[in-house]
Formats: sequence, structure tokens, C-alpha cells
Amino acid sequence: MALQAAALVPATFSVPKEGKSGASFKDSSLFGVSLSDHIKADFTSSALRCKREFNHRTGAVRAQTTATATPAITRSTVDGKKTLRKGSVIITGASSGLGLATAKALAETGKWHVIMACRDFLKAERAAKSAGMSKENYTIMHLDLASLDSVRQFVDSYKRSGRPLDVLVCNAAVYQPTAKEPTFTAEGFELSVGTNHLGHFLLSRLLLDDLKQSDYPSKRLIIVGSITGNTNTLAGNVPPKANLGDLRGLAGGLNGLNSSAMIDGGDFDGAKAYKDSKVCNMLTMQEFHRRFHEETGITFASLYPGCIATTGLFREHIPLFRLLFPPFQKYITKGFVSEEEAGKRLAQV
Ligand code: LMG
Ligand code: NDP
Ligand code: PMR
Repeated sequence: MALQAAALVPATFSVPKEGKSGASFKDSSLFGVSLSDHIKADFTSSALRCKREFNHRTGAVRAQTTATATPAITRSTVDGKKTLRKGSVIITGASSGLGLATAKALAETGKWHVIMACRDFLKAERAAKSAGMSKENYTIMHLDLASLDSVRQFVDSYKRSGRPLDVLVCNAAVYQPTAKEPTFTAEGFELSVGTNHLGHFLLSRLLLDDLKQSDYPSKRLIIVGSITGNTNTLAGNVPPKANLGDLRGLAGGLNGLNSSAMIDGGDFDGAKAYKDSKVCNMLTMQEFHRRFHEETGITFASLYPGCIATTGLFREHIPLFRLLFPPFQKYITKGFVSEEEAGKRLAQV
């Protein structure tokens, strides 16, 4: 299975470091994959265009969406003056890392009200404050993606709030690279796939109608993907590789009891479970586009923001990894991006 994630590099961005790297990896072939090919594949987009290809054994599914810069919706005129409606954007996992940086970037434009959907209210509040976000630009709402009940409650509260929904950004994730045994969500699904994919899948599905009803000119549903789930890239060939197999573990409930905790039915591997979940995230956007784009007018997209090697995502990795990973990405792969830069990228998408 080869999946090419969305490459979303707006013209206004500097070309990501991966793309201009003349570094040691250029034109080298590691794990049988040419890096120059994957650079071309992932980073040649110079306009804000999202192009995804999924080469399946039985054929190819292509999804292409075009997007424009952040629009300013104008409302009825009073005294001939145009008033601006703020866009409403939900960002999951906005209490740290990429989600927080994106929330900050959007809040700072003054054009967006950011709903920070977080599992830890106090942490989110502190994070928003220390990021310097001003109160009128954000609302924190409780959401624990590792509980489908919590997802349903979040959706109910959101609907009851009466706010329109213009953009949903599915950003939260957990990564358990050193876990020896699987852990499970409230409903008993393996935690990484349960949180990163199933929680977001339900959230997206339940909020689709609200997005559809939005009168915003560019309503969007974005899921953060990752290069590490793409086996047609160098990074995606670092073991363990993502592989959904024939989905037998997923069909069996991912509960580790009468079925495997892994989607493909294999032995538990936390790093693989995360990468599998990212493949599911990216495929979900392709399939949502295929099923719902025409009917709803919603733009569905997925992006890889670059390697943000300093975020909390790696909190469970061994200390030596956490020490070496940022300089490795900065100086060797040149795939490193700061939280701030990655936040700007996602905010622009
Ligand atoms: C595995 O960890 C887990 O075991 C597994 O369970 C699973 O979770 C998996 O995919 C997830 O990860 C393996 C991981 C942890 O090892 C790595 O692969 C770490 C990669 C990042 C570290 C690279 C070290 C390179 C050193 C660079 C230091 C900075 C340089 C700045 C220089 C500036 C120059 C201008 O293991 C560790 O984290 C331990 C790391 C120990 C590294 C020992 C060094 C070995 C050198 C090997 C080099 C590999 C680099 C390949 C690139 C070669 C380039 C030509
Ligand atoms: P962080 O760990 O900093 O952020 C993850 C966020 O998800 C945190 O806010 C965390 O909450 C939240 N979260 C985790 N579990 C749940 C849950 N059950 N319910 C609600 N929220 C939850 O990592 P990043 O910022 O790096 O990750 C953000 C996204 O970027 C992820 O989708 C990741 O896969 C993706 N990504 C990251 C890359 C990187 O290099 N860092 C590269 C490619 C993609 P809390 O603060 O409470 O822990
Ligand atoms: Mg990877 C161009 C090369 C490149 C890029 C862009 C990444 C991104 N990585 C690259 C190469 C390599 N990595 C190589 C050659 C190695 C072997 C030394 C390597 C190793 C490695 C590990 C052990 N890389 C990792 C890990 C992790 O634990 C991270 C991971 O897989 O998390 C799921 C990771 C990552 N490398 C990246 C990115 C973006 C990650 C974090 C992935 C994510 O958050 O989705």
C-alpha cells in the first residue's frame, strides 16, 4: 500500500527545508526509496493546492481540492459599511504543540474564534494564556477523544451553544512508541487508533451536518496526517511500517481479547499503531471527499506539517531519543520545523 499524504505548501510559505535541502540525503536512496522522489512527491506544490493519491492494488483513487487564502466573510451592510463575521473553528488537542500554535495563529488574525477542544481544561487555559491569546478569541470545551461518549457530549454541547461551525481541525493524537502492551479507550479500542482515528472519525461524522450548514465561503474539515504513515517516502520506511493489512483486527474490535489490538491483526506495536492511525486519518479525508464533497461543499484535506520534533508527542519516547531527535531532524534530514512555523502552515490550510 502506498499512500501519498496531502502536500499543502502555500505559495506564501518559504519552501520547506525538506524541499530545498541539498543535504546529505539528497538523491540518496535509503530503504530502497529515493529521497529526491519523495521530496518531489511531497513538496512541489507551490500553490495552496492539496493533491492526494492513493494507489490501491485494484486501481487508483485521486482526490484533489483547491483552496484559497483565508477569506473574510462580509455580512449585510449597515450604513454601507461591511461587517465581518468571525469564522468558528474547532481545533482538537489545542493544549500543546501544533494545536496550540495553530490556535494562536488563527486567534491572532482576529478573523477566527477558536474552540479549543481539549481533554485537560486547566492545561488548555494555561496554554492559551501563556501563548498570549486574548479571551475574546477563544473558548475551551472539554473533549476526550479516547471516549466516544465524551465525543458525543462535546458535539451536543457544541450544537447547543448555537455557534456556527465553519472549520473543524482534527489535530489531537497520542503516540506510544515504547509501550509493550496495548492500552485501551473507554470503549475498549486500542488507544492510538481509538483516539487518533476512531474518536476523530465519530467527531467528524457527527459534525458534518453543522459544517454543511455553514454559510462561510470555505468550510473545511482538516485532519493532520504524517509522512511516517506513507510508505512511498523515506520516513515512512523506517520500521515499523504502517500497514492496515486486510483490516481483520479492526473488524474484530481492536480489543486485544478476542481480536488483535492492531488493525492488521498482528502483534501489538505502539509505533506501528500510531502510524496506522495516521494512514486511517489520511484515508478518511480521501473517502469523505469522495462521498461528501459535492453534496456538502466542504473541502476535506489532510496535511503533513513537517517534523515538529520538539512537541509533547514524543513524551513517552526514551530520553536519548528526545535528546537526539531534534538535532537529527534539524541537521541531517532537514525535516525539522518549529511549532510556530507548523502552526502557521496548519492555520493557513
Ligand atoms: C525505535 O527507537 C523503538 O525502538 C521502536 O520501538 C519504535 O518506537 C521506533 O519508529 C519508532 O523507534 C529507535 C530510535 C531510538 O532510534 C533511532 O532511530 C533514533 C533516530 C534519531 C537519532 C539519530 C542519531 C543521529 C545522531 C545525530 C545527533 C545530532 C547530530 C547533530 C549534528 C549536526 C551536524 C552538522 O533510539 C535512540 O534514540 C537512540 C539513538 C542512539 C543513536 C546512536 C547513534 C547511532 C548512529 C546511527 C545513525 C543513524 C542515522 C542514519 C542516518 C545516516 C545518515 C547518513
Ligand atoms: P502534542 O502531544 O504536543 O499534542 C497533541 C495534543 O493532543 C495535546 O494537546 C493532547 O492533549 C491532545 N490529546 C491527546 N490525547 C487526547 C485525547 N484523548 N483527547 C483530547 N485530546 C487529546 O503533539 P503534536 O502537536 O506534535 O501533535 C499534533 C498533531 O500533529 C498530531 O495529529 C500528530 O500526529 C501530528 N504530527 C506531528 C508531527 C511532529 O513531528 N510532532 C509530525 C506529523 C504529524 P494534552 O495536552 O492534554 O496531552
Ligand atoms: Mg524519522 C527525510 C527523512 C525523515 C523525515 C522527514 C522524518 C520525519 N524522518 C526521517 C528519517 C528518519 N527517521 C531516519 C533515516 C530514521 C532512522 C535513523 C528515522 C527514525 C525515526 C524514529 C525512530 N523517525 C521518527 C522516529 C520516531 O519515533 C518518530 C515517529 O515515527 O513517530 C511516529 C519519527 C519521525 N520521523 C519524522 C517525523 C515527522 C516523525 C514524527 C512522526 C509523527 O509525528 O507523525
